[in-house]
Amino acid sequence: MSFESILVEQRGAVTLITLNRPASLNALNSGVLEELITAFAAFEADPTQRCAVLTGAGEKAFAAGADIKEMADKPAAAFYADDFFARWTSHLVKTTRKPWIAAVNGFALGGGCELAMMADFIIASENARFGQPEIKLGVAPGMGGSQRLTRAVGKAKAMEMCLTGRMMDAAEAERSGLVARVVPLASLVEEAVKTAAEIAAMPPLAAIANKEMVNAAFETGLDQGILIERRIFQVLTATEDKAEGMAAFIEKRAGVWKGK
Ligand code: CO8
Repeated sequence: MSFESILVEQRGAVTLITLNRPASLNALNSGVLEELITAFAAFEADPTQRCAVLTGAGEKAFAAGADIKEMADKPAAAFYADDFFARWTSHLVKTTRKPWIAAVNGFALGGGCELAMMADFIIASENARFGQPEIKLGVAPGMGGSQRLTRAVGKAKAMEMCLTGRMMDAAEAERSGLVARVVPLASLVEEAVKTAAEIAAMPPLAAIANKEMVNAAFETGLDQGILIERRIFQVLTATEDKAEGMAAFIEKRAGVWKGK
């Protein structure tokens, strides 16, 4: 597969996808969207690939937002007709069941912040900066920012960031629960790929199940979420990997996973 706006490589069982429009700070246009949909679909379909990492080319930005130059003259009816922003969530969140990590290097603004928050978790470099500055353009978040940021950092900070466009630095993002971990920029991709490889080495069905359960916490009430958790747990007990995992523990050896 060849792409114009992204780079894709496989590192063992980890697919590394890089947004590759550094001259425009990896701004997200429709070409990037189509290529990401293709790359994520290939990752999801490839049984040798177990976890993905998404990062941005260059040292300055993960993605500085949706491409303002593409949106500037687009008629309102076209935004509605294309339902452009819906496809990010439907393809990268809803149909990607395998885990993936956003490795945020530098600016993650507007759609860039929203894209990072679509990941299962974020690892950020020390120079990372998160923000929803759309209000300054006369619009508002359009790819889930008002909802995912609020769930991640709470109303006070999300409201302040959306109303003022203020950026959050990496230390504040970690303190606020937006990112899992902050690492030096020079080792960001290496650390993210290492973490992804750790996930990739887990029993594959259990990885998907754990992701599904934690995501249920954002979609449901407590009782329903706990029921979903219990039912998924019960399904996992029927897998060959469960039998292998428990036998391996008792026999003091490493498990060998089949994804069955
Ligand atoms: N879109 C297009 N091009 C961009 C973008 C962007 N989002 N961000 C940066 N660029 C381009 C610049 O135009 C510039 O290009 P050129 O060299 O051709 O002039 C190049 O990238 C480098 O950028 P700067 O010179 O501005 O770099 P600085 O270091 O001076 O500033 C900033 C970096 C602070 C990140 C600055 O570029 C900036 O503020 N960018 C825009 C950030 C932004 O507003 N993002 C939100 C966009 S809107 C969005 O994502 C959600 C849309 C939802 C709308 C829903 C409608 C229905």
